[in-house]
Amino acid sequence: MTRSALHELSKLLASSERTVEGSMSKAKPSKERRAVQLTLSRVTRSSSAQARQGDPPVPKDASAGPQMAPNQGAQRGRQADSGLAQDLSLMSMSEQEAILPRHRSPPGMKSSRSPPRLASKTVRATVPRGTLNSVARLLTLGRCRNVLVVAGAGISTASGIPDFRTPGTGLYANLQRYNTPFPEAIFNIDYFSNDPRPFFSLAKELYPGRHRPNYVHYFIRMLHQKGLLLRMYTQNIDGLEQMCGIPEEKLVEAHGSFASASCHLCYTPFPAEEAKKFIMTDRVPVCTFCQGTVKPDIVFFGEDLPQSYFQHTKDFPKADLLIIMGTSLQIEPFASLVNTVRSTVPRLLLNRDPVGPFQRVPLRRGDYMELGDLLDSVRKLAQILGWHQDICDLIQDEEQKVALSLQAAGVSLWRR
Ligand code: CNA
Repeated sequence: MTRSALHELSKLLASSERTVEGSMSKAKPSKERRAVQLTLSRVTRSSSAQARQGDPPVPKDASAGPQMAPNQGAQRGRQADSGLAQDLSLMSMSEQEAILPRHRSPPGMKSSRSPPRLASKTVRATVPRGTLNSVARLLTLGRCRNVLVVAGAGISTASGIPDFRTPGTGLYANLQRYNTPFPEAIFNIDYFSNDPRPFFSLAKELYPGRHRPNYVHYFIRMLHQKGLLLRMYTQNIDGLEQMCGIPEEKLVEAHGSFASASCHLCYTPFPAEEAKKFIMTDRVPVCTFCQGTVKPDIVFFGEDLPQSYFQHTKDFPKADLLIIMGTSLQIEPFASLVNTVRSTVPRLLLNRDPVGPFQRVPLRRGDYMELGDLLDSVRKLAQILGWHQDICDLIQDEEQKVALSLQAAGVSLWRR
């Protein structure tokens, strides 16, 4: 078959897939729409013990082979069609890879100087097929222009902030000094009401100003600068996303931040800077209205998530690529967000270990997973995309600005 015939066939299959999906979503409420409806009621933060919406249960024994229910035939057929469409489009991509700027070939990748005109089988063998290459290709070819990033504590470990659950270094493993009866108590609103000191001593470590954003944060900013970032949803409370220059309207801080503070009983606002001064000097800020303890507006277990979180009902159906980074996906309702993109949308997990729906075997079609150190994976992806040098320049510029402003304020760098 000629290349143009392949291209036509690929286009035909892709358009028939779109038609089938369009009519299906009208026929019955989709899984993601049900998830959205569920989350529209009052939404509080909770741990993973609560029921998960989203992905169906996965057969444990993958070696037993696929087990198809009688009514699954049509669905499988549709998947096979779109898989074929994907494969066909991959073949035609070998030429398009040559469009990538030559000087930007990542280390270890073949130069695209002379694009091979080969039969399809050979082409498949020469196109790099790794996870990051596949996702980079989607971005480079302009197939993904509405990228959602979902992130957790793992993106900030390279900035020196421990995550929760990593054995040995995670906060939960080192909570003895806070004297909490169980690890989650530190973010439990009733426990805080009774004794705010453990949370305040943790807050002293996390308050913005002590840590700097790292390469991973700047990669996300680069997604924004390239016009690709639809929104970033973060569980982090360290403020490093804003510090690296991701604009406020592109960011949802789902578990709150230190940027504002209020009474934990009557919610009367309290000046955030004043609350910080109290907490940094081991004093307890008290509400001027009801004498309740004031806390930074970090969302505790059992508290409502901020209004901005509800943008997910519009964002997730719109996304065409989801990147999940450095999270154990253990905290609801945030964790279930990853199941609310359309079923055909590629999802990339960058993490040390498989989490959430990426624990299923085999992975869902369109799911990609790169395990290992996040910084390494993100750097590799940036190199493949040809963004690495731009990110390094950006970091250098930003660090220089910070150094200059500190100098102007009379603070020497080594005291930071
Ligand atoms: P978590 O449960 O601790 O999970 C972190 C995940 O990241 C784990 O799967 C780790 O394996 C992975 N990870 C950690 N470091 C790396 C690395 N260098 N490379 C690759 N993977 C890595 O944390 P979650 O974010 O899932 O939990 C949500 C909580 C954590 C939120 O409510 C936050 O408020 C809270 N938290 C935030 C911060 C912060 O703001 N920096 C720090 C600690 C905890």
